[in-house]
Amino acid sequence: MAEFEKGVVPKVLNGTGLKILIVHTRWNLSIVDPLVKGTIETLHSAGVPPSNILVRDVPGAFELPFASQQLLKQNPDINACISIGVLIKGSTMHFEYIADATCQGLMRVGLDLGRPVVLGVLTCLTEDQAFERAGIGRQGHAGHNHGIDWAQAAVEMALLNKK
Ligand code: DLZ
Repeated sequence: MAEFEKGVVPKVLNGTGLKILIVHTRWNLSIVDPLVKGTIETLHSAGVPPSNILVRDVPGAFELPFASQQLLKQNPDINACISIGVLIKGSTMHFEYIADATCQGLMRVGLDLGRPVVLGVLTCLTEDQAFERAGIGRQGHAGHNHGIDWAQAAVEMALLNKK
């Protein structure tokens, strides 16, 4: 019910036969790791076989657009890309610049290449907020792992692109 209220309405999706790329940052890895795990588990639940999931890492969020673009170009059989990172305002001096460049860049990659790129970048005010959005909240409530939503979005957009 809580998910539904937030607008996350899960659909029954069949990802059998899809190939999905995950590019994630090494910055904030203790938060990024569970997000990647949640993403992969949800892809498996949707029928995407483990051998069809390619996982690559980059230093930070700023590198996500370029790496996503290059990896999509190098792998024309990939149906969708999920780009994952975590930016925390409290500990990132030029938070707004990196967040804006990363989001704009990822949108451009998807539109330029005509292949879905899912924005798996958390932009949080505090580390606690980021942990909660990775489903490992530290202040009483576990939160919700956004990797689940990103995987569902990737499968849905990949299927739309295949039609
Ligand atoms: C430099 C930087 C800072 C301060 N904070 C973050 C962050 O919170 N999350 C993240 O993914 N990356 C961060 N970076 C690194 C930049 O994204 C980028 O890797 C470097 O500026 C090199 O281009």
